[in-house]
Amino acid sequence: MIAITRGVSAAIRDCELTHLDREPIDLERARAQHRRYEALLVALGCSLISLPADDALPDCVFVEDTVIVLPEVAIVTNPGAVSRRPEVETVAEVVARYRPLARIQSPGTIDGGDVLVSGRDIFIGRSERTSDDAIEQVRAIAAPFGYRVVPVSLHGCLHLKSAVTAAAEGILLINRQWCDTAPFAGYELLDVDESEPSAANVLRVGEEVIVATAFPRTRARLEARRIRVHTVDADELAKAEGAVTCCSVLL
Ligand code: CIR
Repeated sequence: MIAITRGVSAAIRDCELTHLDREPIDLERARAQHRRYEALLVALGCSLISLPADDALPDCVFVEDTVIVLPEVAIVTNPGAVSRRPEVETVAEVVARYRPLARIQSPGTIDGGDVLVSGRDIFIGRSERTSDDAIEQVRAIAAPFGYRVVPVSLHGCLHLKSAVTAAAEGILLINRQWCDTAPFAGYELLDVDESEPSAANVLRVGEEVIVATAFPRTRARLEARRIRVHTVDADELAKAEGAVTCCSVLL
């Protein structure tokens, strides 16, 4: 597996924020945590392609939002936040070595954080960043390969993957307060601990799962379900509304 990451911009303090108040971000601490995240990906067997940060792009560390990778094709996004649109080309150039590219066209907008791929199901959050137009574009690109595209309504979170991610084959970790559950019929739903609403964002790497250390109770729930868990400190980039899936593209 290849993991693409990108460094933390010196301008991270000017990041986009939707549901959080702005608070100071310690750049060196954010970078140190990010390096440990990269090291964990390597320890879990990934070949790392670590791209340099662009200090003109505050949110460039959150590479997940720039591309949707399927085995057959990679879909370059058109991010919902205008400030983030210049991030995509750098990542697209790398992904183009491994996949044919398709592109979401304006006026459609979509962030990769709104897209959860599970087998032949592509769940897409209808968020402030992701429009129905873009969801239809993804459908047109992916349907010929046999994918089912399922829109999901969100309630009060940034992205679909703030509310739900895949923890294992057929098992989704979810905060039901933040998204509809009906689209996930047929999946086993594992609830986050109610004291940890942001804990649903975990990163599955093969048969292992990366969880932020801030969520010990949800971690215990995963372990009780016999899912192998690794933890990273991610609280500095959490102030920029980022979580563990946001900081990598796996292919
Ligand atoms: C943003 O608001 O776009 C960034 N500050 C955070 C993006 C987090 N990305 C993700 O959840 N996929």
